[in-house]
Amino acid sequence: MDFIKYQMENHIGIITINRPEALNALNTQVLIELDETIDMIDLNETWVVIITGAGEKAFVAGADIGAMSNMSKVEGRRFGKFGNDIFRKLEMLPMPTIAAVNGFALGGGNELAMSCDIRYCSENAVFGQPEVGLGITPGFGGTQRLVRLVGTGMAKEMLYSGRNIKADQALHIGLVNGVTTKEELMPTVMKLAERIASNAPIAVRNVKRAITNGFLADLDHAIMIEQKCFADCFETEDQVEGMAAFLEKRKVTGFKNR
Ligand code: CO8
Repeated sequence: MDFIKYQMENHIGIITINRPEALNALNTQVLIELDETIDMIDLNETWVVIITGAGEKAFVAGADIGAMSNMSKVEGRRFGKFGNDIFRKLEMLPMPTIAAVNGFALGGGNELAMSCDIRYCSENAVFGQPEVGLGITPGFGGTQRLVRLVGTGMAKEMLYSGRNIKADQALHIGLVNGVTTKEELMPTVMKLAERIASNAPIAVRNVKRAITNGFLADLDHAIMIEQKCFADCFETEDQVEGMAAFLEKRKVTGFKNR
């Protein structure tokens, strides 16, 4: 692959968007490779996925403006659907995903970060949906996910004004869970990923499923979804081991994802 790097270690997969000369802007080729990378993820062995950007300046500075500049309406629709399908696939991965935002996260970059479960950023990160200044709307889910993450008032201000915000404000409005120095970003995110990966993988996935499926359901239905996710854990070896370890006052010998 030319524009995506993927590495896997200790059940943690790291996707790096690797087009630093264009601040990791998403053209069709980058999106195709991202799609292929997501398809390649070993669903049994990968317990957390991290996504970040290569280079010093950017997570992803958006969809590629040059590539979009001559698009017709039909091509725009096709490009929007292509990106949306990939971001949705990322969002629906069964294991938790974390965006390590190491710089600009603009337009499609912010939309990519928002398609992950959790976001951490470095102090130099800048977030925004500048599309209206380019004569378009966000096209990879920005109008929908930003509202759900930070509420309608702040989302509308960002989306209508196209104004960027810095890391401290992103933290303030809940767009990211934490801000670190540039150097500390990956160690911090890795530590969180390791902590998540030390828990029973099926239980963690069932939590994700309960949240994802329950979030937009009415509360009665949502509680039923949680009940099923809870009950399903009782047919796993990891539940037997997790509870036995507690009762026997010893450490878990290592969850098996079974
Ligand atoms: N697309 C293409 N190239 C880009 C992009 C981009 N989004 N962002 C940066 N680059 C390129 C620059 O053109 C430049 O290339 P070159 O060296 O060949 O001239 C290189 O990256 C470095 O960029 P700068 O020199 O501009 O770096 P600065 O540090 O001066 O500025 C900024 C950094 C502020 C991030 C600036 O590059 C910028 O404003 N970039 C554009 C940000 C933006 O508007 N992003 C939103 C794009 S629209 C979008 O994402 C819509 C998503 C949904 C699409 C759905 C379609 C249907």
